[in-house]
Amino acid sequence: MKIETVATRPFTDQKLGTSGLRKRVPVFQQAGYLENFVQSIFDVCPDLAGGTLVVGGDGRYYNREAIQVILRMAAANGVIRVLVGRGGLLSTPAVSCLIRKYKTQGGIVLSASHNPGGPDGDFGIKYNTANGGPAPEGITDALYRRTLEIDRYRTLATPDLDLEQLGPVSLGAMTVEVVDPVRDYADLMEHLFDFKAIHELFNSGLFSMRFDAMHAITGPYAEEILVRRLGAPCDVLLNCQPKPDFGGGHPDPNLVHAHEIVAMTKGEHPVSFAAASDGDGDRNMILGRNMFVTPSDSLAIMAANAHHIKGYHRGVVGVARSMPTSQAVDRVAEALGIECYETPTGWKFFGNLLDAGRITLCGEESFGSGSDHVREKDGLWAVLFWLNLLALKHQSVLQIVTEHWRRFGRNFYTRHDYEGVDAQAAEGLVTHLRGLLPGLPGRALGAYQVAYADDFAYQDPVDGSRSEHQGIRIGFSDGSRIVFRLSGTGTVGATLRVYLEAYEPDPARHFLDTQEVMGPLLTVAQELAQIEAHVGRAAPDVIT
Ligand code: VG1
Ligand code: CO
Repeated sequence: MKIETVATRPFTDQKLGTSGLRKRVPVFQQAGYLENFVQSIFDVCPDLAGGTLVVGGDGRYYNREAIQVILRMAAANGVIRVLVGRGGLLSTPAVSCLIRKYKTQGGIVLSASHNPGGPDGDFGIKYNTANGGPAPEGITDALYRRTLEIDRYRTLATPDLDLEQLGPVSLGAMTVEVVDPVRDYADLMEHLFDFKAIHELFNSGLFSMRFDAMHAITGPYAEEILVRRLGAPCDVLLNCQPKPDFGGGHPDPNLVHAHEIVAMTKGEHPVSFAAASDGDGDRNMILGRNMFVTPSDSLAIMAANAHHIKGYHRGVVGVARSMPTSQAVDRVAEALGIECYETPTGWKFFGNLLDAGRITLCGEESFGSGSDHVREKDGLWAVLFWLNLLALKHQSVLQIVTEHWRRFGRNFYTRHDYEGVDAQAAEGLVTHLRGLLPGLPGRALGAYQVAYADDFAYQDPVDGSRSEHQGIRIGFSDGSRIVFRLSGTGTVGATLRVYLEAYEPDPARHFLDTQEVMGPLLTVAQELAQIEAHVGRAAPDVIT
């Protein structure tokens, strides 16, 4: 089959954010836009020629078209074999699982994760390397540089492939293997968790659960794992049919966007346990009866209990959290006598620590947790971890969490997001804060004493690479913290994130309302950053 070389001109806006390249669908639909980016991947990663690639996406609008483009370009660029999920579907953690299991050279995930989809929604593309994880900054920087000079891409003139039938199909000299998107991932979960104990829990008559896939990718995964393998009743599953526009919703599992499932844990007949996942299946929200488990607490509780779980019975060698994530897990690490790493936001920074065997578990405040089983955060994995814990402990979510607080103290935590603000105004706010940093240590702000204040930088302990300007961090003498950061996943304007954390050792105060506890710290944050004066907003759009 004849390889076509098509002349193209660079687009200047293909810089990757926290997690891949995300743009509005019409941007991706411009002639050459997707092709330029994909060709840049092949140009920057020469080992893909002659190798195997995994490709799949979360099923959002433009997923099907994009996969066909990528398959043709892969064949034209000398890839020997591509594993693609049936219907072009694969969750982000399942891509990571396949890369590792079949030792492929890399993988491409089509998703804008928790961002809304549809013809006017967002689309995205991420590249993962041979370890199964998001490409590290060395590669994403090279990719961006390549997109600025690209002048041609390679493709084939072939009709679309049928991706609905399992099995191999030829595309030029390349083989496209259409695989079951769920099986290998479900097998890995069965290897890590005690499915027998969870099966018994579901059939005990004492336990009820709901899982909300938010019309995104985890629907088929939840059906296979929770219902078929674990014997849960079908009414466990909510919104489990993946839809190109996520049913018009925002596939972000938080208290605001997943309110439907939150309501099921309250009222007259609350379920015992509820959970939700995001667009591409790497996030999780954990809820118990009248109980929301913050992702930061969830990570700490997992770390403290991992040795009870089959796949982690040897214990945890170390943990890591992103910088804005609460320090709850630090306290567990200290008690266990293991290392706790603080990394910049984004899963790519955990890869080296996981590969080097320095950590077993890691997580982010943004509803992400995971372990060394893959190199991505993993939504259903976290749900199964909790189910396994509930099955073993015969306790409620509330009991597990409060017991944890009693032992380690509680890190009250909240994040306030100001979405879609003017990008220059947001930069102005950060510049203003940077200017204040040198004068802050030792100063009193409200009732708080500043212990340190910096613009967070990270030196990777494995490869020595340095990442600067990862967020403004202000720590107080009582362990409280305020963090300011601009989002790197949005597609319109800027999103300012303000993260607040306060430590409370006294169990008598563990049931206070989070927003009330945070009141004084929030005032300090607002006054220091002059939020309203800079971005013109008196209140945030989303509070979690
Ligand atoms: C957000 C989160 C970050 C997460 C990233 C990707 O990034 O804060 O913790 O890793 O999304 O998650 P930002 O730059 O917008 O704050 V996902 O599930 O959207 O791939
Ligand atoms: Co995601």
